[in-house]
Amino acid sequence: LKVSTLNHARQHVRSWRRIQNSRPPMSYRELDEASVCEFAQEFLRSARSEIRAEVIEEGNINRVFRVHGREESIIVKQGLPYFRMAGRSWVLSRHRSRTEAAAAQLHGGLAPDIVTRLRYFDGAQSVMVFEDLPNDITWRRSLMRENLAPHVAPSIGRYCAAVAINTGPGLRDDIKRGSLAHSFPYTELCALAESLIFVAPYVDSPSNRIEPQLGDIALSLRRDRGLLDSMSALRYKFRNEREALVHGDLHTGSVLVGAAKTTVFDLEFAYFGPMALDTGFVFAHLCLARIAHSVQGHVEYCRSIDSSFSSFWKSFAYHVELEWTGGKSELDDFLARLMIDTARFAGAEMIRRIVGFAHAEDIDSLPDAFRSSAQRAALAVGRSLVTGPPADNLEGAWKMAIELLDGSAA
Ligand code: SR1
Ligand code: MG
Repeated sequence: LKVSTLNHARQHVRSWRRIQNSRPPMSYRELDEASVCEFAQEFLRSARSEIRAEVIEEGNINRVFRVHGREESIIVKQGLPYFRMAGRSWVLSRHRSRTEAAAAQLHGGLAPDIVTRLRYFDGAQSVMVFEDLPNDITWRRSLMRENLAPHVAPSIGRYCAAVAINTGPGLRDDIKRGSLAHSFPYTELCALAESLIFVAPYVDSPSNRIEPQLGDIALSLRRDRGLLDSMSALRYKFRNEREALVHGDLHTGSVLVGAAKTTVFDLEFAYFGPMALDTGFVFAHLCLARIAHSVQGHVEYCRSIDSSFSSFWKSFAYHVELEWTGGKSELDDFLARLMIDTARFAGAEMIRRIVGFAHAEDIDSLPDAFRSSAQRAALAVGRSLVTGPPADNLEGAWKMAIELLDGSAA
């Protein structure tokens, strides 16, 4: 493993140098549909007249284009210098593009078949060019459409294991750990996530988006002493635990699903943080998808999501064990701690996706008749994951969550 880790690191440095652009630095300008076509011309081997672009995501902090040439298309993602939610007045640095490009490169070396392929990065313009997978849809969409895609969850388990082993506790060399921690510090985006996940939902924050029918329960979250204490312990871990180079935002919208392929993208929140953040987000978003189907009575599909969760976790544990270089008791300790924290981070993530700023489309898109019970169930499950007894078995924690959900839906 040490040899392969070293090779990955060397490969990473080599390809990183290749990808870093050699264009002269220009002052930053926001791309639009016209200028992105100019920019993309050299990647598309097409005449300017054959190139057209569309904005596929006008996000809060990025603008993402699909640019079509004569034969192929590419994705161009540009970091914006502000947080759109607050107008242009909330200024953000554009360092996240550098973080995303470097993390995509590094994780791409660890799981080349899973992580999105970065073709080019321009630091001055905060622009990245990625491969396009025009026929793939996000895992969230796939779950919402009741697709069966059993290859996805085990691939995500393998991806998380590759991260844990190669950038986390499996990486024993202190110098490399130090350099990873230095290269992927706690960034401005981490601070934004910290406040959106662990703080805002528990105070009267203008960033919260709470539907009127949830007013009572939202207030009760703010008065639940046990929940608030656990949340501040989780916040502390999020900010201070230096364990692995995590994706940082591994929800089902950060994964693309193809016929036989799984692709992880959107690594701008990456930092050297707790491994359980990634596994917890996977737990949370599968559970939210499960809740959305459960309230609609889609019993069969709920079973399929249960299997997905189980195969995610089994694949993770299997690959970690396979590659682990330390002793058995260290492995057991790592997994035991990870399970406890995974369940807790999952609960925090579920709560904030109901009453915080960024919601989950699985739940928000439900018709009125189902939405309120799904939201309440998600809050109940989230609260119990955060404040319940430590999870000594993650599949058991999932089962408990599901029993609580099925009980509250009954
Ligand atoms: C851009 S800030 C809103 C949220 O979207 C991302 O997916 C992160 O989860 C963040 O909290
Ligand atoms: Mg994102």
